[in-house]
Amino acid sequence: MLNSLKSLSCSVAIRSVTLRCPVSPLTGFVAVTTGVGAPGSRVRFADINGDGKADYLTVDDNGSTHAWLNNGGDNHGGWTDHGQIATGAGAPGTHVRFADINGDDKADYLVVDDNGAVRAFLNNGGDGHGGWTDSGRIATGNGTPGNNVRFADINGDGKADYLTVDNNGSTHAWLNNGGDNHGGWTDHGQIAAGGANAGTSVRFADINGDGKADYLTVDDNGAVNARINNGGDGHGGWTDSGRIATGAGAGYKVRI
Ligand SMILES: [Ca+2]
Ligand SMILES: [Ca+2]
Ligand SMILES: [Ca+2]
Repeated sequence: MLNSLKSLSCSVAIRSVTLRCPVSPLTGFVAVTTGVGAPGSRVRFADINGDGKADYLTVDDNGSTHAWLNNGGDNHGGWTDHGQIATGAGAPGTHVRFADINGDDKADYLVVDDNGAVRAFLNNGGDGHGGWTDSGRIATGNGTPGNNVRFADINGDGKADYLTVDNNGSTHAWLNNGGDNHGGWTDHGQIAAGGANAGTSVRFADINGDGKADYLTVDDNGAVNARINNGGDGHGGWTDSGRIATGAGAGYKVRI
């Protein structure tokens, strides 16, 4: 739990420190520094090189992605500029997600269409470092809008599962057996009932380090509440951990 809380606060601290960094001429950073626009929305965290530490990514409007590898973060080993790791796949950056689909610990490049269909490019190291393997369409979607689709490892087998989160926060999971044409998906049913929190406040991340993603809600003030994953509804339920972070800024800016 301690390590998990550390990593949670770390990702918040990383972001705030990065705002002060004069890492020009990258437009994402410059605009954040000057406070113009909302380029913070382009920032993602995902483990690109499979060392267990989430790396700092910026995704441009055209889906091209730049990575800074996490050596511990500012004042703790810093970051290594890894350059552009992906040129994009013809989809807008808002459709791009990063999640480990094939269970090799490296986050893969996903494009989620408006209808929830997903294309995957498996991470062999990224541009200049081994490239990507086009895995084609790995999920057809079920009609749930792409904005409501999330990826997180619910059952702890190392592969990110396909989740849909309704507007009230209720969540349905399809377990990843390899994806379309590679083992398919298993409908796991509704794994979490909705509640007082809007679906847009729901996040999934492994808070207690057992390999299973937990159900988090981020309040408008950035405070984070957790339900620990014991298997989810019908499979062991959840343990309410209450508030695990008091927050350090607006909730919509929080990345977990
Ligand atoms: Ca890493
Ligand atoms: Ca992977
Ligand atoms: Ca899984």
